[in-house]
Amino acid sequence: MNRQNDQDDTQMIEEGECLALYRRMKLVRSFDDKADEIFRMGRLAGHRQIYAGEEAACVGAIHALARGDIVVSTYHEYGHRLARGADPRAAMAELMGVESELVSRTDSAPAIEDRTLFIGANGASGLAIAGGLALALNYKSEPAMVCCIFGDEALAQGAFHQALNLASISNLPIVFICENNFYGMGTFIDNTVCQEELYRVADMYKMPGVRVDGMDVIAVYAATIDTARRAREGDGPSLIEAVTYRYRSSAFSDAADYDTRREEPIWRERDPILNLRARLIAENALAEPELDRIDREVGAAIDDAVKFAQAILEGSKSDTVKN
Ligand SMILES: Cc1ncc(C[n+]2csc(CCOP(=O)(O)OP(=O)(O)O)c2C)c(N)n1
Repeated sequence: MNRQNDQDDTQMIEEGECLALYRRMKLVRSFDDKADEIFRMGRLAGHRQIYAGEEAACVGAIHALARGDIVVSTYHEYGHRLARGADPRAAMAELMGVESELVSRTDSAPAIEDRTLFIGANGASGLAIAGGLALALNYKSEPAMVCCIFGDEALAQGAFHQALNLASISNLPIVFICENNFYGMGTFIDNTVCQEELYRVADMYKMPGVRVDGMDVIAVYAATIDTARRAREGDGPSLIEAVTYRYRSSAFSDAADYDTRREEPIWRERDPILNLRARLIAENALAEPELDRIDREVGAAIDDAVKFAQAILEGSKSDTVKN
């Protein structure tokens, strides 16, 4: 049942949902751009991962989930976290290393910091954690499923193969979402993974594999709806390969000297946010001023998140001086 997903999905989604997808992708991008800016200013310590370009993959997949479903992220967790509905204030405070009292909530209410709905920043172990969680859901006969998101280089990691094997043999309620952007850390995928059509790996583990346009949020959503339903109904795991592109290297620590980026302009033309925007305008679903308003609101929310984290940071410094 492995296939490339080329069905026309535009009919299946309502206007309000398109708006929500647009807003969420814009939030993920703006957060990432702002994090870049403050990292370059030296206000973020340590490692920083980059996500811009891949928003359709996580936003489309996560939009297809139900409230109780669990998202497990490996890398680039801030994109995934915001796609799951985290409050940008809480996310920015955490990224800036600031402790905040803020409990992050999804739009539709559940708190995600309770660690039941979003589990992030796990690297390869995320795949094993996702397998274990799906096993627990099965054991307790809970009606939820797990959505595990990872990059293409995960296919060179043992944890990926162990997780798919466990999921298949135990018929687990899990959807594996591979964001295939053709690059890992320091290298092209061709140098590390022997199968370039990653969805075909599903065959080996006797589960459905689907390749979908990861720059098209609605296509990713449609593919995930199908596979998530399958998982929840007890029909087992699936692998979705979302073909996408990251505009910069995997992280600031990646020198990317292997990377000529000759193909970047072609992918920029397929930008998931600009394309959804153009599509909504062309289909008269939303007018440009309304989309501009969303852009401004998202920009303001991100600025507010930085101010929020900065205020706590300055407060804690003055406390240190006082003490
Ligand atoms: C899930 C997982 N993937 C990959 C690695 C090894 N690794 C650490 S950072 C890095 C770069 C990430 O590459 P990729 O998984 O393709 O994600 P991308 O940054 O391209 O989205 C790699 C390969 C790992 N430890 N765990």
